[in-house]
Amino acid sequence: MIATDSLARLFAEAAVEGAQPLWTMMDAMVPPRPQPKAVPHVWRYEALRPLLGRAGTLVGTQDAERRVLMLINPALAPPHTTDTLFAGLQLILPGEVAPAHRHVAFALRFIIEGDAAYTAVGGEKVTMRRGDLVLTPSWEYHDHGHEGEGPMVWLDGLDLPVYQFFPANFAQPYSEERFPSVEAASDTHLRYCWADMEARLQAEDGPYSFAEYEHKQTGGPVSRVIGAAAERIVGGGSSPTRRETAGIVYHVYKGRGFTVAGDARLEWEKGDTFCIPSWMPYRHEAAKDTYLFRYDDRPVLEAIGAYRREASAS
Ligand code: GTQ
Ligand code: FE2
Repeated sequence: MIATDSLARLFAEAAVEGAQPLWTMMDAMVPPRPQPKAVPHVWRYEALRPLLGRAGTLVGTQDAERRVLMLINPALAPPHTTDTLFAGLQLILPGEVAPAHRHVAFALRFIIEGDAAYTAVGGEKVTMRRGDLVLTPSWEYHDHGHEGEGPMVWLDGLDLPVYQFFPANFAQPYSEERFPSVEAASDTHLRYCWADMEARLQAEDGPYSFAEYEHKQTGGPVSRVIGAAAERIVGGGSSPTRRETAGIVYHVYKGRGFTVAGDARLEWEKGDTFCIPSWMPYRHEAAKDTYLFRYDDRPVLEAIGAYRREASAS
């Protein structure tokens, strides 16, 4: 052994060979608990809606392909709303078409405003109304159009950040602006109406209820990566405090209140979108009757054996 050898010298020589000691960063590499990079955050509809409207005058769907304001976590870069989930607000105006394309990434839409635009998915033309959940499965051609009146705004939920880890996403434009489609059946597996969800939430007694969307064909979650659910909280009521290894995006369909997430207090009202990072204890408190829509990465976590949830004391 060299008399003057030292760890510093070893590290320097190892670095030249593209190697580094694990033992100086064991806790960071194999942490005792999940270490999400995302922080809890609220995106306010009142502030964002006028900006989206201006985007509507400044850029067309032909140029933009999709006119979307991405909701980016303050601690992360696009496309991260959480560590694994993307959220965006999409605007389409009467007469516009957002041209057909397809991609491996899965998308869901939760309709915030308007009631006469459609998404054509793999040949099925799905008309959208406020509160509907509409699915765009992986690799299905989809275009959006608007044949009615007034602007249409929805929340896009995609698994794009997952493909930052697994670079396996492909996208393709379709040869024409619109993929040929016919009106979808009223019970299409691509659309989940708010009225059905609200009835399920109301069927449960008490100040708080939770219901998951079940895929109409598989009976499972809405995709293999993303799951979706809704929650009802009566005014003055609260949810239990819990934490889960899933990251979550919430959208306030109706109501007003706040969510305690770790040390943060997130005030929200109708139209707002907020996120909860993995393993952070959280609890909602409603100031008036509230309905929350949410999506999360639970299905993919379950697929790799990494989903955990617990009621939390704090
Ligand atoms: O509407 O097809 O927010 O492909 C991001 C990617 C929306 C869409 C997004 C997309 C779309
Ligand atoms: Fe798309």
